[in-house]
Amino acid sequence: MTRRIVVLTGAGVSQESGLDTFRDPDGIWSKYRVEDVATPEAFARDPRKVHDFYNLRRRNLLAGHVKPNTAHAALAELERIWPGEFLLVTQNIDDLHERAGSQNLIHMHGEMRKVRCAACGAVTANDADLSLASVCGACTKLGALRPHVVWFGEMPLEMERIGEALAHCDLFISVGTSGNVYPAAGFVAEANVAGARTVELNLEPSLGRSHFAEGHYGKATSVVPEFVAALLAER
Ligand code: BJW
Repeated sequence: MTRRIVVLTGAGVSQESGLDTFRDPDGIWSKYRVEDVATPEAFARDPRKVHDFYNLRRRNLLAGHVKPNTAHAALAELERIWPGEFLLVTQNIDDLHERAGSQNLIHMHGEMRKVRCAACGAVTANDADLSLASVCGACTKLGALRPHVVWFGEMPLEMERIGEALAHCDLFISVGTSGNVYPAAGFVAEANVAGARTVELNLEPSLGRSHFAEGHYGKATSVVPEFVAALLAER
């Protein structure tokens, strides 16, 4: 019997909310080079360029037209109704899962609406553009603030808690992720070791398709609510 669920989401879950994915033909990596905006070396070399990249994305996230969709809503509803344990792990740095009502949620690649101070380590809420003139609200240091996101070569957040949940889950569901980026791409293997049922919900089969026992393909706003409804009906 299924008791403990872990869900992993990626950019595909937010695509129909108006946020670009990364590796689709018109995605973020078709307009920017990873090595210019998503590594610690890029930030050290040209912090202004990296700030501009995240300022633009933050402004877009806060624009009125970006709202959670029925996939975010279905996952929040599943968590609300599910009598067993439920953990949602997202690679996304948007806050659409929170806005839909998800509670037990880990942002393993950080959060766009937070900043981190490289000097004192404080993580604080921030909706304003960042620049070299930004000042840390905690230690007042000038120019030490960076986006609270995980770049390539940096350790994703809360890995211990995620590993613990995967080691004990009965059902692992991966939604809207291409399976390109580790360690998230390896979660299905950890769930398989735990003996979990593994399900992929995606627009098309991901790189890791062969590791999943089941796959359902189509837009997240269709396949996620359908899968959640079927899961609740099975109980
Ligand atoms: C839809 C849809 C719709 C579209 N409905 N679906 C060589 C081999 C193996 C690993 C490595 C290697 N060299 C380096 C590594 C490690 C590296 C890595 O994985 N690199 C690979 C690219 C090879 N990983 C790291 O560095 C990570 N850290 C790490 O490993 O630490 C360990 C360590 C050890 C010791 C010392 C130090 C560290 C960190 C990874 C950080 C990722 N950061 C980014 C950017 C920051 C956040 C941001 O700006 O937003 O995170 S990259 C980007 O990719 C972002 C995403 O979260 C992440 C995943 O992307 P996602 O979500 O899969 O998006 P897409 O676009 O790829 O896919 C979208 C999917 O949705 C597609 O399948 C579509 O079909 C689908 N879709 N519309 C449903 N409507």
